[in-house]
Amino acid sequence: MGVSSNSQLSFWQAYATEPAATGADGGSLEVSIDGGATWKEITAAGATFVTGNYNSSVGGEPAWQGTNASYPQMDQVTLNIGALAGLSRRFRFRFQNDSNVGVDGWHIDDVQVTHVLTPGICQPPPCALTGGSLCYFAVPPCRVLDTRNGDQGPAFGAEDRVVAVARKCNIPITAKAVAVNVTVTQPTSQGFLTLHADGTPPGTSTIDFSAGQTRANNAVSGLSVAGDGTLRILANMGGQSPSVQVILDVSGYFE
Ligand SMILES: [Ca+2]
Repeated sequence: MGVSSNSQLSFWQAYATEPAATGADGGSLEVSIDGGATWKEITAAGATFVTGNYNSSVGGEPAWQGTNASYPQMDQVTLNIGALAGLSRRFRFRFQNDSNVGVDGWHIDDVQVTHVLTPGICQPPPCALTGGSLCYFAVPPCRVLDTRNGDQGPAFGAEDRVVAVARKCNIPITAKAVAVNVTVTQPTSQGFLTLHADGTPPGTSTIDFSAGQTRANNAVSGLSVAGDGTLRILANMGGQSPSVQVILDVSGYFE
């Protein structure tokens, strides 16, 4: 999995092993950062305990041994694993034992890792944006605006409207741009829409339409440099009191 600098790993465990005074039995948590080729005990690799630290060692590794505090109930273990940040991290629970005196063993449940990285495709930023490379993350197609709905209207007149995109449809507030499909319907006159991030709109059209026409087009639009997850839709139309219904679906974002 992809681990971030904010990731924590936690799990619940109950164990009863041959005790420390005589035994060579116990369990440790290990990590591989090279796809499983080599493994390290997790604190040796840089992780730190928040709760549930090891209480002994087995076979040269720090380990849990004897019985946990709540045995036979489980206790939770939590570690900060930000030091292991990167892709393709693997974790394993390693139990070492000798050939005599066996007890109950080791029970593990509810293994969780927080703040994992989502696989994405990194590429140069869309031409509408400047700056370093961004990564593209696909999301299931999802509607963020439909002005035909009473609570998302009214229909556009000739205007440059701010539309909130982030925090809907799996688009995070940290997104820099979005991939969208924009649809126009019921225009009262000919015109065009321009999707853009901020300020003065570029002199280009995202979608053109004539009166009464329903059309759709794909586009990538930057989001506001204010970081509030909004874009703007400029409706440029002729006629008297023009209007057009606008539908916006997202299919991905750049971050
Ligand atoms: Ca033993």
